[in-house]
Amino acid sequence: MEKTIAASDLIINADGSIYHLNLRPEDIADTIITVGDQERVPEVSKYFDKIELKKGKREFITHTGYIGKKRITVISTGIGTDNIDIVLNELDALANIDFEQRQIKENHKTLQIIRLGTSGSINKDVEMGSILASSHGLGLDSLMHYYERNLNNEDKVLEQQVKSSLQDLGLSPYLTSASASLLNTLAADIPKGITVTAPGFYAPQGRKVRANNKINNLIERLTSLNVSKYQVTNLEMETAGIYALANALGHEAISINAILASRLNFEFAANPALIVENMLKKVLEKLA
Ligand code: R1P
Repeated sequence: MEKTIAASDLIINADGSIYHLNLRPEDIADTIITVGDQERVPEVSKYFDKIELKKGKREFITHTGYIGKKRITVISTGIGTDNIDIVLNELDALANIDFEQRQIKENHKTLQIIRLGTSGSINKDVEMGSILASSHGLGLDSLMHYYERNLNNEDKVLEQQVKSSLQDLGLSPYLTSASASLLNTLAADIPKGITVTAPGFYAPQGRKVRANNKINNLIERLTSLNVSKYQVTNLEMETAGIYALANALGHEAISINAILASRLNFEFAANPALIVENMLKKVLEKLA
């Protein structure tokens, strides 16, 4: 007999929906697009041929519908890997836990999780206005202090290289690769690189406004990281958490980001909405 999951561990609302996402198991598709910004949810679902459901709670807005015959869910995660912890665990519960019995279902369902986000370039070869797919997520936050992953051998080596290089900063970085099959199907023609996920927007991404930063050469440290044949390309706040938890929970994940800033040239795009729109169109065409 499978173990019963406690009411305090997996909170189910009176209407049978999961605590934060406010969704019932039948509300989600197997293909799930995540965006940070709630306002990007209708920007994605406007390309659906039919929308069958709109729900939400807090920053977690969900639309489920169809492009042709393909059922797709788009959900906003809000900002940061603390939110990713909630979204990935609750999506997994919707797919893999029997809410009546409070038990893990016998047959595991693998979700395809596709982040369509925004990010800043920290690599001279990645131009502002371009689109980038994350070959790996490199997390500088603490989410992976709390979960076991099942890393492949290459990821183990790369993670160790990064850990050693950043040891003096007192950071404990974690690294997980994207789903190889999603990279092939959705990002074959998109440049790829290692995306660094930071636990904040300002000093944790090397920005300097008024507070005194403790790490003054953070971007330089990240761009000069030696990670075998891969290059560190961009900075944002969710990808590493998504890749690591998808690994921990047995799902496939890819993160594709519109590059809105060049941190090396100290520039921010004049037309961010257009760059995001181009990314959405490009990826949704492939999904259809
Ligand atoms: C910061 O402005 C937010 O934008 C980026 C960062 O990862 C962070 O969530 O992504 P989204 O545009 O997908 O939210």
